[in-house]
Amino acid sequence: MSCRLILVGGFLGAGKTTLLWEAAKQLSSRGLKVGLITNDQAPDLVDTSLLSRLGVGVSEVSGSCFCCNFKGLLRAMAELKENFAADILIAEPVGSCTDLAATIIQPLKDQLKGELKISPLTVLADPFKLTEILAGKTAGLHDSAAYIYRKQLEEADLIAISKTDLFTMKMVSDLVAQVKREFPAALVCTLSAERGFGLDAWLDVVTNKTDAGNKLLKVDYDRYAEGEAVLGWLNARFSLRAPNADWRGLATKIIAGLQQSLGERNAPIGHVKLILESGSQALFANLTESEQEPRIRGTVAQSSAAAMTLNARVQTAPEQLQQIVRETLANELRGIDVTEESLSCLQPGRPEPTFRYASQVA
Ligand SMILES: Nc1nc2c(ncn2[C@@H]2O[C@H](COP(=O)(O)OP(=O)(O)OP(=O)(O)O)[C@@H](O)[C@H]2O)c(=O)[nH]1
Ligand SMILES: [Mg+2]
Repeated sequence: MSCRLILVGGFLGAGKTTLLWEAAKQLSSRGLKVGLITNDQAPDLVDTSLLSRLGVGVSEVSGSCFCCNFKGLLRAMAELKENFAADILIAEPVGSCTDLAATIIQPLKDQLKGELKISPLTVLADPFKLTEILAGKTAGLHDSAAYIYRKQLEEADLIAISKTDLFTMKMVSDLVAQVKREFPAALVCTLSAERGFGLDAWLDVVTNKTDAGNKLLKVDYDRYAEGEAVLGWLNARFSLRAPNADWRGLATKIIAGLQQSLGERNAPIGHVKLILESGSQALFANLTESEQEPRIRGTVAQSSAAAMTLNARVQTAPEQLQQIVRETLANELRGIDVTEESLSCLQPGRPEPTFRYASQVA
């Protein structure tokens, strides 16, 4: 039976994983078998831990983006089909990735003819950053990172303005009009995945249409590489022990401490996120530049042990990011027994796609 792939791209922190979570819940309740694919430059991914709590199949492609590890993407798709009988796959590429129509969608069309339906490429856009980018600004990003943001919008088959609950209806409708003017060939929709606004309309498009990867871009790979390389990328996992610890209070202190230290060093935040798990409970904390305030969700009861996964994408050198994270944890977790189980900190390398198709596959 043929399977469907929905790709949800968009810049760091745009709300992709939140949308995957809500979409998977909704589709599962309709009786569909959903498989989710996460992607990152390194292992120990918060998104994978979070989505795994849904009870649907989740496969992680880590170590490089989908376009540079096309075989990894194919393996993940095959695994979800075989092990979970998934008939609908939703994949989230790395937030700093672009050129997906040429490097993922055309190769998939070519190599999996008849086996796979591909939905219109969705690019999620945070309304604050989108407003700035459309005004010709850089949304607090390095010039070359803003270039990636713009390329993501240019190649979208469907631009989905996310987090609309943070804007007034008038602001949303003005933004929609502006996006339609600038990107007349793209479908445009609005979403608040958290509140469920616009979810059914988006699902209607991506579960029915198969018009994907219509826009092949000219991409300056030097600029693209620079836009990724300005980011420090840290993934780490820690074991925490303390008698009767208040985990929510600690997660709040860690995320606030990171926000303060990064602010003091003028290091713009792409996305800092953590998941803290104890037994069957979990809580999540996120920090994005546009939201200003950290967001903490979920609960973990007082207990003596927890596991924490932390991912940070910040415009700073990786060595500095690593130092800030270690110092902040040392400051905020006094009295807690902390074991660093793993830590990788890197600067993303130049994107070298496995395939890059210059023309559209029918
Ligand atoms: N207000 C509001 N916040 C949202 C919504 N969707 C996501 N967020 C918040 O935006 C932040 C980032 O969400 P994610 O879903 O992790 O974003 P992402 O695009 O997957 O991030 P990366 O994987 O790091 O690129 C989190 O704090 C979410 O709670 C929404 O509909 N409304
Ligand atoms: Mg994500």
